[in-house]
Amino acid sequence: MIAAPPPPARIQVVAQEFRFALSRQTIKAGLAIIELRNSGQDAHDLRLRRVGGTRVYALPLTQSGQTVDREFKLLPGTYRLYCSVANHRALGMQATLVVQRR
Ligand SMILES: [Cu+2]
Repeated sequence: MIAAPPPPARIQVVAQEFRFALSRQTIKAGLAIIELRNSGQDAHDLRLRRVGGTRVYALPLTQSGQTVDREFKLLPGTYRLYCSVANHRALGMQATLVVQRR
């Protein structure tokens, strides 16, 4: 018998000026559905980069009141999350997500 793959982890990231609020700080490695909800006034996006890694995972520019989600396969590690619009990262739109080994 083949075990069914585990369901994807889910996390919601709410964007406002100028911060991110994560529904959880830690998820399990593997498939993850990341939802970006823009509760602010300006448009925002979301980038994820694993510390020590080079790949940048991107959720697209999202207008006020809109929600987007993307599914990624995440390796274990610590990820820096940030908004790449203008100087939003420096203004505080950054967060940390820990992806744990299963
Ligand atoms: Cu932003």
